[in-house]
Amino acid sequence: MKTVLLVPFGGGSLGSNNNASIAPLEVINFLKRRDSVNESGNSLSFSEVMVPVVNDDFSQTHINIERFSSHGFSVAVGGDHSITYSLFRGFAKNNNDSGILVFDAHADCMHSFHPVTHENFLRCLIDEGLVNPKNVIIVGLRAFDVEERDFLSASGVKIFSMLEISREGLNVVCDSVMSASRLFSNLYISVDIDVLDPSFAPGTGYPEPGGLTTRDLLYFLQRLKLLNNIRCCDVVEVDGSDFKTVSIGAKIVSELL
Ligand SMILES: [Mn+2]
Repeated sequence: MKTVLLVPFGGGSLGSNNNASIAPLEVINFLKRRDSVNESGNSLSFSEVMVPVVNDDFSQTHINIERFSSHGFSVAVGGDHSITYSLFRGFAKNNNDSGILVFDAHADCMHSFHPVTHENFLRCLIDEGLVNPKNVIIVGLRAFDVEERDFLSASGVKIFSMLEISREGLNVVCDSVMSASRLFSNLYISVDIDVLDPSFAPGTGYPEPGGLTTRDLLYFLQRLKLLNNIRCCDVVEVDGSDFKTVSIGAKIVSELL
C-alpha cells in the first residue's frame, strides 16, 4: 500500500501561509470523498502517516520530517515549501544520484540560512551539497529576485519558465522536461500549488498571475508519472481554508498516487 505523509507545518511560510498547516487534513479528507480511481485508472488505496510537527520548534520539526521521509513514502502533503528541504534530505539519504523537479512560480533560492523557509529551501539543498544543481529542474517559474536570477544563471539548474511554455507550447516543453528528468537515477517531484494561475488556485501564500492551468499541470504530471525513475512527490503551499485550492490539491495528489 502506498504511503501518504501528512506534514501540517506552516511555520516556514514566514506568516504568509499559516493555513498551510491545516491543508494536509483538508486535502486528505477531500480525497477520501472522491472516486476511488484516478484519471489514469489507478486505484487510490493508501495509508496516511501524520508527521508530528512543533510549530514553534523548527529544528525538531525538520528532524521529524527527515526521519519519516527516510522510511519512504509516495506522496507528502504540506505544509509550506520549507518541508521539502527535509523531505528531500530523508529521500536522498537512501537514493543515490537523486534529482528534484520543482513546479513553482518562484525560485525559492534566496540566500541560504537556517531555519530553512519556503523562500530558500532549494538554495539550501544546493548550497549544502544535498543535491547536484545539474539534477535540479524548475518548471513554471515566473517571479524571482535579482539575487535568485544571478544564483540560478551561475548554478546549472535547468529552468523551464512560463515565458518558455507560452512561447514554445506545452507539449514541446514537456518533452524537454521529460528528457531532463530521465537523466538521474531517482526523481523527486515537488509541486508548489502557486505554479497554477491564481484564477485556479487562489489559496496560497504568494499568488502570482500568469501561471499554468490546472489541466496543464495535470498533463505534465500524468506524463511524468510514466517515468521509471519517479520515486516520491509532494504537494505544498495549499491554504487549507480555501475550498477551491484544497480541491485542486486533492486532485493533484490523486493523480500522483
Ligand atoms: Mn515554492
